[in-house]
Amino acid sequence: MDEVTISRAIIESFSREFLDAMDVDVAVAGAGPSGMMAAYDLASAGFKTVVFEKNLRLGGGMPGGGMMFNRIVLQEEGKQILGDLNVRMQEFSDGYYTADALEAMSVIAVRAIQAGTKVFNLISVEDVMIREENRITGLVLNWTAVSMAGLHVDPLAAKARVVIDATGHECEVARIVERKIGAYLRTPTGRIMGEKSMWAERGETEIIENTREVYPGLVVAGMAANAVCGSPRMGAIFGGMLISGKRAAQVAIEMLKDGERV
Ligand code: 48F
Repeated sequence: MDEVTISRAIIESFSREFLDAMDVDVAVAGAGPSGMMAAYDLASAGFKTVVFEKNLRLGGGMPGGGMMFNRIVLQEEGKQILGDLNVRMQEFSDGYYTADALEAMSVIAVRAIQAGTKVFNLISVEDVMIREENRITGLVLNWTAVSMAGLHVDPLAAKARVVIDATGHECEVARIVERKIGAYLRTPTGRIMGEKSMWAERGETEIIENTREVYPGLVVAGMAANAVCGSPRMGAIFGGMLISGKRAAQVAIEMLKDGERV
């Protein structure tokens, strides 16, 4: 057994795929349920899709279920989506279903990766590229360890025809864009409206409308969509996240087909 061969295998295979991820159709920030669901649909439709996740593991808030009780709740539409992926569920009461949070997230992740999505963990999106026609043309990336250690290390950049902000409650990409360009987001105030307190029904309804292009080249999905558009959070019911991920994929595909290219 040759340690140098093992090391070369890791570095070369990673570098090849990382280089390939420098120019993609869609770059997703955040490997939570909405980001991975979007990636699954995009990769399945044949689009070159990459997900950058700042944490060591993917899944975002899903593996934690509700308050660390690692179960999630779904209603009919969410149940349908997970059922199509062969996630097992139990009916709890009329119209409410539960699933094992780890099974659900693992299955979504496996399906997205096997459909062709490349996921790079431990990498944070720390900025975007904006070109003169005022559209997002890519992401600026750095190792999460760099910011954790407070090191002064310059980032690298990757080109994407569409960017999806699926960074959850913090809506980190939209926040960067707002900070850099001011009040030009496609919301009533032009700014991030801010997430509202928990109201599951409204949050789950409004997330569909909120999942859209909020700046040329930038789509928001999942809790980032509700945070940008001023809608409530909904707690450990996850149908809205899955529906939003699928909707984000549709929006991105329409943008790509409309020829919104770099
Ligand atoms: O938070 P997260 O799971 O977002 P989501 O897909 O789902 C929300 C639910 O988990 C839950 C809920 C259900 O009703 O409210 O909260 O909207 O996943 C977001 C992912 O983005 C990563 C973060 O580590 C997490 O895995 N992330 C956040 N900021 C960055 C990032 C960043 N700057 N760069 C890369 N990844």
